Amino acid sequence: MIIILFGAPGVGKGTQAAILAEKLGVAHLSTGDAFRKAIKNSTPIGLLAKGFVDAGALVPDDVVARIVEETLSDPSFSNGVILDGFPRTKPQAEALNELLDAKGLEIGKVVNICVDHATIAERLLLRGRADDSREVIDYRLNVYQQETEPLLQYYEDIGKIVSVDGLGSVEDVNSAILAAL
Ligand code: B4P
Repeated sequence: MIIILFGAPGVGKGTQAAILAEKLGVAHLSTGDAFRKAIKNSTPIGLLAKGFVDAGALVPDDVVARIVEETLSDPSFSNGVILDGFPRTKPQAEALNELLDAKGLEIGKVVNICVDHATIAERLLLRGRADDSREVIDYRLNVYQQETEPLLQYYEDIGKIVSVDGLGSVEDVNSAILAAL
């Protein structure tokens, strides 16, 4: 089972992915968490990614593909995976297709979590992570609109999108996602 959680920064992908992975008994891959861990441990990928993550820019596609490929080849991912924050660009979507084709797997659904940008900004300012300043949030939302949102049409065209309202309690959003799946 391959499920992609899709949406702007701060819609709750990470929050929902953790709950879904536990409920469905599958692994959870957050590219954002993977980069934060690599940065904390000063690995070569972390050193490469740091400037991008701090600025709210996308990490280059080839670096993202490396971390995803490495992670997905771990046996703990053989039951299925919730992809959280990946893919975020067309080349990343293509890299994922190649990776899944090679393993004889296919995407189940792409869950598009919808939250208005004013609410997103409120949530992220409250979260207060290093990349959650007002300026960086605005930049990340802009990058999402330019680079990531166009993927919605791509997944819509191949019949993979289900859209869910991301407002409401964490439990309500989770129930809505499970119902949509
Ligand atoms: P991510 O780690 O993916 O972070 P995010 O998009 O900001 O957050 P998410 O949507 O997961 O929201 P969350 O559940 O935390 O990306 C960080 C950076 O990593 C990117 O800017 C980029 O630099 C890099 N990166 C990652 N993936 C990449 C890729 N594929 N390609 C290139 N670069 C990549 O929720 C946010 C807040 O809202 C939390 O405080 C949460 O508690 C709260 N919340 C959640 N649900 C709520 C609800 N229902 N009601 C109220 N609050 C809620």
